[in-house]
Amino acid sequence: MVNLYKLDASPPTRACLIACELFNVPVQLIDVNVLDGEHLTPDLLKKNPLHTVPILEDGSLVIQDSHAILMYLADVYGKQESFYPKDPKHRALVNQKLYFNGTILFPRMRNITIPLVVEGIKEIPKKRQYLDAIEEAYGFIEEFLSRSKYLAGDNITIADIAAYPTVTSLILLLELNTQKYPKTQAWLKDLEKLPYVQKGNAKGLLDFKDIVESKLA
Ligand SMILES: N[C@@H](CCC(=O)N[C@@H](CS)C(=O)NCC(=O)O)C(=O)O
Repeated sequence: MVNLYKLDASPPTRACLIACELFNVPVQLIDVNVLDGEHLTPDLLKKNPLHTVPILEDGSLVIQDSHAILMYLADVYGKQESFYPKDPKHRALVNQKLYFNGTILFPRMRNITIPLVVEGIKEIPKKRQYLDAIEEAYGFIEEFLSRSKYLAGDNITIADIAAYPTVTSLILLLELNTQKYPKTQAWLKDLEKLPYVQKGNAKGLLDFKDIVESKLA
């Protein structure tokens, strides 16, 4: 049994919840109310000095960062290789999109949510560059999805599982123009239909929406 320290509203947490559903991981879920500072307790800071969720604990092994957690879960519990291919070339393409989520998509969301949730600013930051950065990211996704059905090829991989919760959250901050980004819209609809994606993402996405709306003036 592994422990997953989580906040449902958090997109990286939701990616791990989707993976736990998909890979049937025997998991104990432990809520960490980040908004109340529960992630800053000495015990959790010992597990993760970066004070973020999700955190996965498997015996004495503690993993921070959803992408590292997804890779681990796929390696240990994934029965179908296609979600995280072992072939180095194919795996490199999946890793590339995992880093895309971790270094481009998620930080561009965080630029908007931190001022709202942590700094108490009561409107979507006016800084045009934040919204432009999201719009640009939509363009990147559309381009990827015009080259293959999923982010890293013609099968769903953990890269889609990482990005889906981020994108479903981003579109609550900046609407996705479905005329301009039809492939992205089709990808969203396609993933939404999967029961394990629904189970891992739907409740937390609503929590995210409630938090954002409650912070807006
Ligand atoms: N790259 C990390 C990002 C995790 C992250 O920033 N989590 C947020 C919630 S969405 C958090 O715990 N923030 C609390 C903090 O930074 O103090 C991951 O993928 O796990």
